[in-house]
Amino acid sequence: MKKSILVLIIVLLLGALTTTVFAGSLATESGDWAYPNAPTFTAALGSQTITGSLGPTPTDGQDPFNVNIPSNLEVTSVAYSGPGGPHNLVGCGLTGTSNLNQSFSANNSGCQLSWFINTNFAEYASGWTVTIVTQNKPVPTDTEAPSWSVPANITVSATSAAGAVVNYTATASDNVGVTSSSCSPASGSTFTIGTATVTCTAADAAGNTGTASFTVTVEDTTPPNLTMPADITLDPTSAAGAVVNYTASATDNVGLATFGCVPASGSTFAIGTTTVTCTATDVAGNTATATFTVTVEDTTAPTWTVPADITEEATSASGAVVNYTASASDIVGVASSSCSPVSGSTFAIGTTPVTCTAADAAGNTGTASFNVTVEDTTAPTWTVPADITEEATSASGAVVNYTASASDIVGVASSSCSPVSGSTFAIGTTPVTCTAADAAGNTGTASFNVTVEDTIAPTWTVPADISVIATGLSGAVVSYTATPSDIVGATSSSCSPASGSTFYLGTVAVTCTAQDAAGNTGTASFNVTVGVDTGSTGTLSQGIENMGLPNGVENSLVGPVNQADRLLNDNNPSNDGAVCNKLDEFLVHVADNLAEGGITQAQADLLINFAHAIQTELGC
Ligand SMILES: [Ca+2]
Ligand SMILES: [Ca+2]
Ligand SMILES: [Ca+2]
Ligand SMILES: [Ca+2]
Repeated sequence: MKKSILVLIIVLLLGALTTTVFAGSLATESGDWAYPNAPTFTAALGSQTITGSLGPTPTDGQDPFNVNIPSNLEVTSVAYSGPGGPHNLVGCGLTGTSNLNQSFSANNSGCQLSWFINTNFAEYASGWTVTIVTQNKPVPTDTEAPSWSVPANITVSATSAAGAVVNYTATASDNVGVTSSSCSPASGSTFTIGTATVTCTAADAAGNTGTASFTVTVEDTTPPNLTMPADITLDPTSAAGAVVNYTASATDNVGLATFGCVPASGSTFAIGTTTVTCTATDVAGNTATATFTVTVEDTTAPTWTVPADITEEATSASGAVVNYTASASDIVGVASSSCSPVSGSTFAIGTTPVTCTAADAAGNTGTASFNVTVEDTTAPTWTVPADITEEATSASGAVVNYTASASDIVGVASSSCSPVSGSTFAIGTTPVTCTAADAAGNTGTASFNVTVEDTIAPTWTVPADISVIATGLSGAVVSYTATPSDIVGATSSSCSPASGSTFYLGTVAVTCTAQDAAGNTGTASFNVTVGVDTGSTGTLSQGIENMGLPNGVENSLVGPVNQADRLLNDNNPSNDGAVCNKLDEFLVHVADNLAEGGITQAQADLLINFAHAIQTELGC
C-alpha cells in the first residue's frame, strides 16, 4: 500500500502558551497503511520535541493520530481544522467527546493525546491542521525532600590488603525532581577493611535535601593459601636421620600474621616417614594448614674396612692361626656383621678367601673379601749331636752310632745323614752332613764331626819274673817272649835288655816299650834274676879256667874254689861254714893276683862279684 506523508508545520509561540500545529494531508489513495509503518510527525516545541504519529491500526473505521505531550507541559486547548470531523479526541483528560477547540484543565501533562481520523483518507487530501496549545506547568511549592533507596548494610570479603571494591545501588527520588545526588564513598570505591558508613545526599530544585546511609563492612574471611613441596624422600646421613631443608610458603589475600611448619626446615628428620604440618594465620585470624611427608630411608649398604691380603707363616701342619681386623660401618648402623672364616681361625696352608658380610637395619647388605695365604718358608731344622769323639776299636776305626733328627713346623718330607749312623768311621775326623726337606721344598742342613782316635797305648804280654842260675861268670843268657799289642797297631816296640841277652848276676828289670801311630807309648817290665848255684862252685871254677890265666894264677884261684865245692858236696852241712872261709880265701887270692897283675881289674870284678854272690846265697 502506498502512502504519502505531507509537510509538517511547526508553529512556535513565545510566552506562557505554546501552540504546536501538526498540519498535513493524506494521500488520496484508498486503502490503509500497514502497521507499524505509520507516518510520523515531529515538531519542536521550545527545546522540547513533540512527536505525533498515525496510529497503527484502524479502529472502527478510524485511525488514531497520537501526539505525546512532554510532562512539563500541559495542554490547554486542541483545535483541528480540515476535512472530516468532528473527530473524536481522547487522552490528556479528554473524555471521549468529539469536538474542536477543546480546552483542557492544567493537570494533563505528560500525556498522549490522540484523535481519530476516518479511514477514508481521501477526505484529508486537501490538508488538515491540528493545533495544540500548551503552557508550562506551574511550579508548585516543593517542601518534600528527596528520598533514598539504599541497600541494606553490606558485608563483603576483602580482595586485597587494600580492602575491596564495593558496588552498590542507591537511588534518590523526589516528588518533583532530584537535582543532585551523590553517595560517599561512591559505589565502585575501594573500601578498606573494616566498617565504613556510606552517606548519600540528594537535593531537589527547591533546595530540599535528603540523606540516607548504610554501612559497608569489608572483612577478611579467606584463609591463607599454602604452597607445599612435594613429598620428600632421601637417605639418612646418620643414625639420627637427615637434616632436611624444604621450602614451604604461604600467601594471604590480606596479610599473614604467622606462618610456620613443624618440624621446621633444617630439622633432623628421623628415619621413617614424618608428616610436616604447616600452619598459616592471617591478620584476621583465619587459619589454614597443609601437610607433606618427609621419608628418610636407608638405601645405602654398609661398607667394610678389611685388611690387605695377608700372608703368614705356617705354625703347624694344620696351617696357622691368623688374626685380622675387619670392621663394617654404616651411615645408620650395622645390624649384623661377620667374616668367615673368623679371625683367630686356623687357616690351612694355601690361600683361603675371607668373606665379610654386613647388613643394616634396612636390610641393605655390604660385602668385602680378602685372601689369607699361609705358607711354609721355614726350612727343617736338625738336632744333631755335638762333635763325637770315639775310640778306635780297630785299625778300621770305629762303628759310631749317633742320633740326629730333623723337624719342621709343617712336616719333614725327607731327611738323611751321611755317613749314616752305625757306619765305620775311619780314624781321624769325618764330617757328618744331614739334609732334610719339607713339602714346600725348603731344605735344612746340619753337620757335626765324628772323630775316631787312638788314645790307648799298646799293651804288653810279658813273662813273669824270670830267675835263672848263672851259667858263667857273666851270668846267663836269658830268652823270653814279650809281645806288644795295640787296638790299632803298634808301630814300634822293643824290650831291653832284649831277649837272648846275657844277664849278669843279680836282678835286672826288662823294660818293654811299644808305640802306636798315635804316639801312645805302652811299657811293661819284668825282672830277670840271675842267681848262683848254692850247691856247687863249679861255675866259678869253670869261669876262672875260661879266662885263660897263667897256670899259677889260675891255680891259686881255682884251688880255694874247688875246696869250697868239695865242702859243699860232702853231704856234711856242718862244713858249710868252711865254704864261706874258702871263698874268703879265694877273694884274697883275687886281690893278690890283681895286685900282682895276674888278672885285670875286670877279671877281678867278675870273680869278686861271683864269689860274693855265692857267699850271699850261703849266708856267709
Ligand atoms: Ca585472609
Ligand atoms: Ca645403610
Ligand atoms: Ca718347613
Ligand atoms: Ca793304640
